[in-house]
Amino acid sequence: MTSVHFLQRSPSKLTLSYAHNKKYFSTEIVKPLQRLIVAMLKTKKDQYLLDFLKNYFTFTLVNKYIFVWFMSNFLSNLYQLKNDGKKALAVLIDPDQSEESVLNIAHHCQANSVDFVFVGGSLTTAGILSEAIKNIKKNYFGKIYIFPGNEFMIDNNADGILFLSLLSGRNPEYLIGKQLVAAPLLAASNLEIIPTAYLLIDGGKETSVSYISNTKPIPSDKSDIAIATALAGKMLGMQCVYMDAGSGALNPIPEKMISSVMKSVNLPLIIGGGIRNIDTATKAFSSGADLIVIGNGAEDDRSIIEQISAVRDSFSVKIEF
Ligand code: 1GP
Repeated sequence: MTSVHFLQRSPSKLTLSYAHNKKYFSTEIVKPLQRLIVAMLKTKKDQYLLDFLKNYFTFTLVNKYIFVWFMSNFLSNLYQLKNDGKKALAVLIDPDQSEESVLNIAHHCQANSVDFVFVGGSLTTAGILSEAIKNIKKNYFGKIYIFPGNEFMIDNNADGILFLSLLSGRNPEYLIGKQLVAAPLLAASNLEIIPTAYLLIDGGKETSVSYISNTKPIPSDKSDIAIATALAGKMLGMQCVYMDAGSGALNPIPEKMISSVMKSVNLPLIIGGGIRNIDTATKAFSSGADLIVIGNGAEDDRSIIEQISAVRDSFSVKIEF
């Protein structure tokens, strides 16, 4: 049982205090909502405002910690789905393909209620990225997140960015170098930043990420290494884990590795690379993926989006007695 209690106002910040299971907590309210609240304070009584706030927060109990998220936040959406026993699907759109193809894939994403569109690639430039996001928005009305291949892939027209650190590799440029170049630009942007532990897993062939980052993927039979790497990411404060066999992988990430990471690391788990049919999508979801990402499969055959959306929905069916 959660109830919002009161707002404390100080010159520089607003703090929301609330109760959950008879314990009291407080959290600072982020700037965009602050502006909204100030506008509301001018017109409404505080009680109305508190009721309004309840609709904007979601309170999630994970282990002993309470997470407070805004409803529209990427991670809150994933936690909410996880709590409800649901799964999510993202389609990765490569901005380098033709405008017609980008528009068409975006249309299919909208038609099948794809949860998120990821946009990015290893070699994309800022101009091409920007153009692709504009085109995606013409046909897709959900959230668009940048999946960056380099520090130049920042565009305010997206909703957010996966702030990746390639933890499976030992190349400092992809662990922290590119991130620090991007950080001041991101701080000045409106993008939602999602701190993500990014693990490349061997998918049976050398991928663009592996080649360009000059890093080796984690062997697909070494679940213990994947667990240790994801745990280290969690301890460093990263808020979700993306295990990727790489674009166009021959073999998707094995179920055993997905399930062992899911059991050992209590964070939202994103799985991608080589998922291109109902069978591989079902296996990834069943073994513990919260969100799966499809790229090449959707590029080659649009009907894959519909088929895998149906797989996602099949995990959401609740039997009522
Ligand atoms: C790659 O996980 C994505 O980063 C998608 O991979 O293109 O193989 O679906 P595919």
